[in-house]
Amino acid sequence: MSRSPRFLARRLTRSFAVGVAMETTSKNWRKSTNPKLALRQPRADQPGEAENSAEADHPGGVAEDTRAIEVAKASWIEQEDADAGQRSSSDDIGGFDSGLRAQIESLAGNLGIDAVGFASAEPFLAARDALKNRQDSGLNGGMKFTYSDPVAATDPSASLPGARSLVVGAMAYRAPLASRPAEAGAVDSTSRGVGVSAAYSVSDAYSALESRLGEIASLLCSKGWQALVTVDKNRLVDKEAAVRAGIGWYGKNTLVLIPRKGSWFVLGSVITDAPLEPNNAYSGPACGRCSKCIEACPTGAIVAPGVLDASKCLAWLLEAPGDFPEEHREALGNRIYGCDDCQIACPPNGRQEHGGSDYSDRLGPDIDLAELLLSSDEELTIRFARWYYAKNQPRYLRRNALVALGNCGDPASERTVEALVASLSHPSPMVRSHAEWAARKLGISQKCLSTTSS
Ligand code: B12
Ligand code: SF4
Ligand code: SF4
Repeated sequence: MSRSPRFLARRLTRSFAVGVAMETTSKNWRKSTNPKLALRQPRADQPGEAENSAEADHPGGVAEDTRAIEVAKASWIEQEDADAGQRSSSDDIGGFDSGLRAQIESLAGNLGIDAVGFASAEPFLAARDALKNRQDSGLNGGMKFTYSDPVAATDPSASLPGARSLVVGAMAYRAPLASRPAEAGAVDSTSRGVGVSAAYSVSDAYSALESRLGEIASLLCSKGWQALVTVDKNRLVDKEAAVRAGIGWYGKNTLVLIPRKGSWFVLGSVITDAPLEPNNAYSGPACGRCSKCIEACPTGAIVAPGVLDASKCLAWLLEAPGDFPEEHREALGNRIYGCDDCQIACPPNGRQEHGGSDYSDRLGPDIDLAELLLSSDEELTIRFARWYYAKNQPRYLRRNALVALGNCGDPASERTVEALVASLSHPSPMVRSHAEWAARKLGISQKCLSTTSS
């Protein structure tokens, strides 16, 4: 969960190049004859989302779907062009193409993908039931994402007809420094007026994984197979694919942990019709009797091992539309995007063997809250283009920042007061009411604020 459609639209330029390259190398360029792929439309996510952006995956969207279509289209064309003899042969034991699998493993290693696994593309029926049950019991807290179409999200062939295999990849991101309380969302004197974003949002591991999986998709296409890259989209339950591919296990915090490496990873897949031998699911040591993540969650959102109540999860509440729930405002601390507590508490994460790549486009994790609140909407839209927040409206960033400021601002700071004064006259009633809450929390009187504004 994390990226906005605007950011994805920028990335489309690069993504498109994959499709174009394939088109030009294809001897007989023809239009796709696969109506299902050609007619795929973006889905709307949270209500009202499409009004701003026409997007809406988690975080996918138009750009993402277009990319997927381009990759799939190119591969479809390749498939049309390839007669049976041109395809890589699947004459190994069990009909699997072990040569191609080995090539993919080697390419993944060369590309720096941190873990790779193979799974069958059979529907994920247990996850489908879980999605429906969560929805029925309200544990999805109004989220759409994979919940908007549980059948499609759990059936790879709904995205790529004829899908047989998944190549699942994991890409590490840099873990937060546990020595820095601000990064754990804890508020103390060192984090006064400073907001914090979760580790995964600081750099863009999603794009890194997506482009590397794109290389694997290109390899598959060059052998005459169809291939479609999906990273953090509504079209596939990524954790379930990773677990089936033997990459790791479901932790009690609901995240996938990789043996000896922990959970500071993002996940994605290439869906393909190539016959690749699947891995066995991981069967080594898992969480055992540990339950540190459940104890560490500031809102009690992990209601049973492996079960999250999203209506209590700070990571979702920061993305969700509407007011930030009063009962969870204090627990929010100085977070303004994402939450890492259930990962920071996790012992395997402390023992990780990797440092995580530090991709070039760092954003945060420390964010000056007054500066954010005094920025224009245009500035916020550009600066936080990669983040996913309700309806892509900067007023939701302001809402989050105001709750954080109420929790960690310095009432004696002129900048804090200035930011509150500006927010109290904001056109959005939601921003104004959160500014009032923050001022009350900091013990700054309305009188003081009105004196400052005059
Ligand atoms: C919706 C969503 C969210 C929601 C809800 C998360 C949730 N746990 O339900 C919100 C917005 C809260 C969220 C938050 C975060 N997310 Co998110 N999110 C997703 C998304 C889009 C869909 C998840 C989904 O559909 N899951 C399917 C449901 C059914 O899975 P489930 O609820 O976990 O149910 C399974 C378990 O219960 C398990 N199970 C069943 N019985 C039992 C019993 C036991 C004992 C156990 C242990 C498990 C278990 O089986 C069920 C499925 O069959 C995925 C991307 C994608 N397309 O998959 C990213 C994804 C899961 N998110 C990711 C990340 C990084 C995060 C955050 C860490 C970000 C942050 N720092 O703020 C937090 C972590 C919060 C948390 N503890 O989960 C990564 C996880 C990577 C990993 N290593 O696992 C994903 C995969 C994105 C990606 N492509 O990398 N996310
Ligand atoms: S992300 Fe934060 S609020 Fe959500 S389950 Fe983990 S610790 Fe709890
Ligand atoms: S904190 Fe313990 S129980 Fe929770 S995911 Fe990590 S190892 Fe599993």
